[in-house]
Amino acid sequence: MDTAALAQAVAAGDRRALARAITLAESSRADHRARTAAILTHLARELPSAGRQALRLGLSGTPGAGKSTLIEALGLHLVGQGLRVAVLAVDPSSERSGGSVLGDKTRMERLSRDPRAFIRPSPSSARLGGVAARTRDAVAMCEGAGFDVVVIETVGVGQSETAVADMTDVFVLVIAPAGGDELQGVKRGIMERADLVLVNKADGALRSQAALTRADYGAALRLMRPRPQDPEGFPRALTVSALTGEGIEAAWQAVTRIADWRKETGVWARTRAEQARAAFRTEVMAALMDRLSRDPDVARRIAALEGEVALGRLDPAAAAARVLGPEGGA
Ligand SMILES: Nc1nc2c(ncn2[C@@H]2O[C@H](COP(=O)(O)OP(=O)(O)OP(=O)(O)O)[C@@H](O)[C@H]2O)c(=O)[nH]1
Ligand SMILES: [Mg+2]
Repeated sequence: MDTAALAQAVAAGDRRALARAITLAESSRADHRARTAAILTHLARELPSAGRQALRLGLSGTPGAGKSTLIEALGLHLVGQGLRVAVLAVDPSSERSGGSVLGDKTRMERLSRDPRAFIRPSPSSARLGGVAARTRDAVAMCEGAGFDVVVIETVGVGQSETAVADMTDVFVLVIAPAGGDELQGVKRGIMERADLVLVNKADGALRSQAALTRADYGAALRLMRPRPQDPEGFPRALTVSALTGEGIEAAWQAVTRIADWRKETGVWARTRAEQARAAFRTEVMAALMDRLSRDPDVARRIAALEGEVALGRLDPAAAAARVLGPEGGA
């Protein structure tokens, strides 16, 4: 299939075409990169008017908190309302190991069988710009394919949660009930990014513990500095059970409350514009780095300087200046 036909098929909502386009976006081959750029350009031109943008929903949280199970439950709820739902996963470990795909598709078996859903496990390797940048492409493709909601799951380790918060409209932190009053190792930085905290597994023997954990998080959220991007009463903590479905509808209502409020107040458009600008700068830097290191001499020099920097013998800024030469002439 040629690129124009593939782009048209993606724009028409064809899931197989979408899967192929995302595969192209994850490839490091120069011709694939060119085709990816052409598809994204086509989709951007056809992009539905602002009011019809997809809701980009980020979901992060401690390992095993039940993110995938929760996405399946929420996804089934949404497709039941006639919405089309895409799910993407970001696995930060894959950036290093080049392997490791979580069993996301098997975790979301029922959802993956629904014709209104599209599920894409983590990319197994990253080309230029890293996993986050390629996920951003995949999000744009899902949006261009007309999905109403694009969910991005990431495990709450490393930089991936910040990266996901930076590319979504609403960011949700999922945690499991904890013993005692410790905030179970959730970093403050990511708490500050959360629009909503969902304490999952509020069922069976864990139900009362979940209520206590929710109260702890609710108190912690109220202590935080108010943010201009939140409607009254947010961020807040809720209990849910991905297993029984209890609280899922309320959680979705909270998400749409935040999204609607942000649209009405202009926060949504402003955030999207900022995100696009930042992504553009990241791409320029990644492309610049790529272009530099394609020259074998420069690549060797970068590798040598990297060694010096790692040993603490050279300051990173000074080393960078040596790669790029004095300002005004390389
Ligand atoms: N009791 C109970 N168990 C749940 C619930 N949601 C998920 N689980 C269980 O928790 C375990 C982890 O669920 P996942 O959905 O894979 O969790 P995850 O956060 O996606 O895990 P990672 O992606 O590996 O970090 C599984 O054994 C689920 O069956 C829930 O609402 N209640
Ligand atoms: Mg998972």
